[in-house]
Amino acid sequence: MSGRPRGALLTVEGVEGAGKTTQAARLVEALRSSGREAVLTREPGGTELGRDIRRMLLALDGEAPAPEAELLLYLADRAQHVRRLVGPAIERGAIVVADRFSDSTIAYQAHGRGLPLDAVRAIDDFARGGIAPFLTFVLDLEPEAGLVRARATGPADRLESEEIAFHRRVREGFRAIAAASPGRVVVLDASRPVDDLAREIAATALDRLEHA
Ligand code: Z5A
Repeated sequence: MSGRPRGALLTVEGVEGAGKTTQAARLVEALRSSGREAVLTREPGGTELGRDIRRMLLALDGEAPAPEAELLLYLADRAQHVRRLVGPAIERGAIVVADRFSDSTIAYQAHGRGLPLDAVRAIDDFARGGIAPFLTFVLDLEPEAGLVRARATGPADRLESEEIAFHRRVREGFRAIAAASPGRVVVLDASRPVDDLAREIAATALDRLEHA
């Protein structure tokens, strides 16, 4: 490789408790072991402003946001994240691994909440400002199993408290995204053991980056 390495955004997506945080951290370890600069981040909450937005979005007390307001808050978080952290890191040649990104907005706000898909896509495009994932891992799991895992780690937040039908629509949303973008999205059975998944994710990411 000559000159500056090429940066990229990799994303880890899926329903609550699917193992995104666990696998995003493992992927960053693997990338660093291969000698690349890797940055671990998440949405919502990858920046200081984003952490304030995250608290507003997930708190159970206070006024629940209308679906349209909720969408705009997630996208305010993304607009800041992309311009202050993700974009500059890619620009300097780092691999950014994000625990959730735009596919979550399509799955939760369009498929889950029922907001119009075209409008959600258009506002997300504006928020992303041209930054898009190079490769995405969707950890696919029965929502019931994911919620059991998530609740073992702490009290439910606003979205985890939604009815199970909402989480099923979100899962189907991720599957529809994967079916529409088979070159970018790799779907993995998230009920597999952590180490097994981590090995496959690292091998796939390193291979795709090598051949980009
Ligand atoms: N949201 C949205 O609506 N629109 C948007 O645009 C965006 C987000 C960006 C917060 O996200 C909320 O934001 C989310 C969607 C919404 N909904 N909620 N709630 P979040 O990512 O912070 O929240 P989360 O999905 O609930 O994260 P989580 O509970 O931390 O789940 P996870 O990251 O997928 O799993 P984990 O923390 O890696 O693992 C959970 C537990 O399972 C833990 O004890 C692990 O040790 C265990 N685990 C992990 N992998 C395995 C395997 N393979 N086997 C067995 N056990 C495992």
